Amino acid sequence: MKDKILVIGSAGQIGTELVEALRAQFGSSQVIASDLKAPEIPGEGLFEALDVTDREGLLKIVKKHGITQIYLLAALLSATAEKNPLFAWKLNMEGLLNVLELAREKHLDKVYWPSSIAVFGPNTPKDNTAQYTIMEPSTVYGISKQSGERWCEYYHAKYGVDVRSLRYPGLIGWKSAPGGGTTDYAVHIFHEALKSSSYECFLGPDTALPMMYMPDAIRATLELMNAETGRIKIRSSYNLGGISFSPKDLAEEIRKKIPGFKISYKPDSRQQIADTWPRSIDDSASRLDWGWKPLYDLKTMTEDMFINLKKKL
Ligand code: VAH
Repeated sequence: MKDKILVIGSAGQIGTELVEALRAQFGSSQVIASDLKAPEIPGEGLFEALDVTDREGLLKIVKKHGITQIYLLAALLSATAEKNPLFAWKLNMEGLLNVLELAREKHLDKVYWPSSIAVFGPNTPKDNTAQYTIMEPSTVYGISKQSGERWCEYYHAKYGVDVRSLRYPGLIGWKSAPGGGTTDYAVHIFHEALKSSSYECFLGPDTALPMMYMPDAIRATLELMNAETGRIKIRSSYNLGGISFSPKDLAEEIRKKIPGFKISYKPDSRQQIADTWPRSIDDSASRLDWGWKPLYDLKTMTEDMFINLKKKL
């Protein structure tokens, strides 16, 4: 049977780009976008309004379209989740369990669910953080991602569900607006650099974090999902590394494109979140098991961001 994909959370930072990439791979009519409400400007493909915590509503859409794979991206990110902890837990966990249950009941062949470097906490070694190491997340978002990883591993081991996952670093893209993430300073800064050649950063200058340019993250997702099942040895979630940089590093790279760009620093509550996360990630398991290799570095990401944002804005 031909693959039919449902992307849940299609209006988000990753969802926006993943729908496009999946439609390029499977054909537009094979990919259904879904989110809480329909986009103002209807996209080129099919859309279904869906609250992923509504299990009956989800089953109805899966049956209506004959869905074979679900990419579940709907979640509250780190900073937003801290403002609404119990709702964040409900959305992040009930959403995942509803999808895993559908897969257990054989309504689906494959599931993608994103984890995050937010599963690591203040006691985790911060440099070149290993695939297996201390994981004591201190944010609701990180706790939900760590629990989600355990559930994915459980549903694979106990019911044979083909669920696959990546621990995304901070993602930077130009196609969608900055979201409620702690790493989203690295998206917002480009918009402000173009608008006013200055930016007030909510993290301190030396806050190095694991980051990745969105084209690399989308390619990693598709490469993981397209890999032969036998190559996927880790069913919790794979570490995924790209670039590691601080706001100061990024500002210096931006200044090569916008001379005179000024940055000031006013750390807020998101600094406490960032301080619990690694500075860089060891993704050797992804490289070994399914051939992962990032293509963008800080220089080429910055160049590509400006080329595309200038066209868009
Ligand atoms: C966040 N962008 O900041 C997300 C990401 C590693 C961070 O998961 O919450």
